[in-house]
Amino acid sequence: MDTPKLTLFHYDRSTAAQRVRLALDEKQIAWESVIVDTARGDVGNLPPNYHALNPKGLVPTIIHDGVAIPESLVILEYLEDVFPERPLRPAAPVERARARIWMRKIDESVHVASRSLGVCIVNRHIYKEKEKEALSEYYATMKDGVRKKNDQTNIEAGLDSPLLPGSIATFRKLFEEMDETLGKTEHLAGDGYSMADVALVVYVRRLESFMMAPLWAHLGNLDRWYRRIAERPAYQSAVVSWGDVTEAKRIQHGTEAFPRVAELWHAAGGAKAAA
Ligand SMILES: N[C@@H](CCC(=O)N[C@@H](CS)C(=O)NCC(=O)O)C(=O)O
Repeated sequence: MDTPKLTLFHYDRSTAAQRVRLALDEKQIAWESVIVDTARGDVGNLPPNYHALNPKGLVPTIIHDGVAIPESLVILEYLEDVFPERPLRPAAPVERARARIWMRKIDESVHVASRSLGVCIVNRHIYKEKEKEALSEYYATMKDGVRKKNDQTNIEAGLDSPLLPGSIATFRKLFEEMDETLGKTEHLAGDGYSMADVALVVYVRRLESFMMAPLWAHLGNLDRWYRRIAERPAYQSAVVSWGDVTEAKRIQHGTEAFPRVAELWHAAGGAKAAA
């Protein structure tokens, strides 16, 4: 029997797409690529029927066996169910539970915090270069009301956004918790590499792309874990080799933002973090 082919709608630097590509490549599942890159406000890059596949109009989406599945964390679970070979879901129930607890943080707070950081530091500069009409069309197409409202606040206020301190506190708390766990086990759910590592490693790369790495240089367990994963062939093929068309802007605006980001990171030490 022929294995039905799997198509992935994605773009290079999307963290949600990176984790799905990483799972696919770790599990050695063949897939076909369709690029849907709206993240610079180019709504014209959205295929006409895309919202039928992904109600939020975001990436990633997979199509497998004729069915569209959105949401990166749902896709990771689906891949385990359909392709159990080379498992990324831990076998032991307690490690499975731990993996899911790590992954829940993404939908509870981490992904929204990452979007806020991205817009405050880089995307607002990219959006300012766009025609007003194109940008209004982009926001008219955006189905997620919270995302739209947060973007508007973050574009307007930039590094003074009221959402920035909480977003930075979320990452500080996350990275400190990861470091503590990684001092006890090799990986997040236990000693084995799992879907929790696949799901979260992309945010270390994302914050590094904003030139923020000096902030967690002292978190040695986190740093060693990140370097070990970065050496994996699947990480190279699924994350590194796809690159990032906005890399130069991330370096430029991340460097400019660093003093403010560092100030908020250090202030978050005393405050109760948002995640
Ligand atoms: N919860 C969703 C989040 C998806 C998401 O935020 N996708 C972003 C990239 S990481 C996107 O499609 N951005 C397009 C845009 O900003 O226009 C998932 O995990 O799949």
